[in-house]
Amino acid sequence: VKRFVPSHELLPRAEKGELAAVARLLTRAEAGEPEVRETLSRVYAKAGRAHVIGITGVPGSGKSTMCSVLARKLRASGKKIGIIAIDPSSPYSGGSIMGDRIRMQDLADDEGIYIRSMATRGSTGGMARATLDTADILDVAGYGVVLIETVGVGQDEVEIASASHTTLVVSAPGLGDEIQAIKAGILEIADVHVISKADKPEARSTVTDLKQMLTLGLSLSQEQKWIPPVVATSSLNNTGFDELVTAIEKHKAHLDTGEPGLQRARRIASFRMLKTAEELLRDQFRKGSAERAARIASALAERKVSPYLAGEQLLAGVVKGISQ
Ligand SMILES: Nc1nc2c(ncn2[C@@H]2O[C@H](COP(=O)(O)OP(=O)(O)OP(=O)(O)O)[C@@H](O)[C@H]2O)c(=O)[nH]1
Ligand SMILES: [Mg+2]
Repeated sequence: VKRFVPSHELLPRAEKGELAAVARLLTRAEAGEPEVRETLSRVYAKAGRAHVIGITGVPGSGKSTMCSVLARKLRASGKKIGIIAIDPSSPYSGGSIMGDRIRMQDLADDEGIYIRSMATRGSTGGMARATLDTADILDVAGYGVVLIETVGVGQDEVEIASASHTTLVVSAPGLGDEIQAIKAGILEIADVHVISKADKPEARSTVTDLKQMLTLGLSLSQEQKWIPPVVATSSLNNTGFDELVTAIEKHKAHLDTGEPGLQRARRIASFRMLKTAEELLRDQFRKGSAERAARIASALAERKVSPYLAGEQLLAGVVKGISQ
C-alpha cells in the first residue's frame, strides 16, 4: 500500500521536476481538498516565472494541433513546455490528429513537454481556479511556457483563456467560423489573432476580412498601446509558426515594459480572487445550507419574505460558514 505523501512533501520534489510528484500535486490541486491549500499558497508565492499563453477559438478551429506544433517550436529555446487542455477530447497523444492526412509526432516522447488534461465533466465549477493553480504548479516545476487550450464557448472558458499573459484567439477559414467567433465575443480578448489552416484556399480572405474588421474596431479606441497582430499558420504545412513565436515574444516584451504587465497581473489576480470566492461559496452551499435554504424558500413561496431578503438571508448563513 502506498503511503499518503502530504502535499507539502510533494512540492520540493515537483520543484526539482520529478514528474510523478508533479502529477500527484496536480491531481490534488484539481480536487482542491483542504489538505492541498496551504501548499498551493506556497506554490502561488513562488510562481510567476512562466509565460502563460491562453489559446481559444471555436470548436474544431485547430487549437490542439496548433498547440502541438507551437510546443515543438518553443521547445527549441530549451525551455520546458506545459500544456493544459481543458477538453478531455483534445488529441495530444499523437497518432492521427490530422485525420488521415498527416501524423503528428508524438509529443509524449519529449520529456520536456508535459500535457495535462483537465476534467471538465463532473467538475464542480472550480475549473478556472483549478486550471490556474495547475499553471502555477507547472511554473514552479520549471516549465518556462505554459499553454492553456480552452474551447471558446462558454464564459468560464473564454475567461480562463484571457487570464493568461498572452491570449491567442484562433479563427479557422470560412465565414461560418468567423461569425461564430464574433458571436462568442472572443475576438476582443485576443493579444494575437491566429488564422489557422492557412493551407486552405479560403484562408486569404479570412485574413483580409479579419484585418478589416479589426481596423474598424481600432478607430473607436484610440491610443491602444498594443495592436493585436494577425498571424496565419498551417499546422499541416508547418508554416507561420516563426511569425507566431515572434508575435508572442513581442507581446511578452510589451508586458515587460512595466505598466501593461502590471495591469495584466492585476486583472488576472482579480479574476482568480473572484473565481476562488465563487468556489468557496459553492462549497459552503453544498455543505450545510440545504435545509436552511429549503426553509427560506418556503417562506419566500408563502410571500413572507421578498426574494431579495431571502437571498440575503441565505448568503448571510453561507458567508458566516466560510469565515469560521
Ligand atoms: N487543413 C488543415 N487542417 C487542420 C489544420 N490544423 C488542424 N486541422 C484539422 O482540423 C480539425 C480540428 O483540429 P483540432 O486541432 O482538434 O481543433 P481544436 O480547435 O482543438 O478542436 P476542439 O478541441 O474540438 O475544439 C482536425 O480534423 C484537424 O486535422 C491545418 O493547419 N490545416
Ligand atoms: Mg482541441
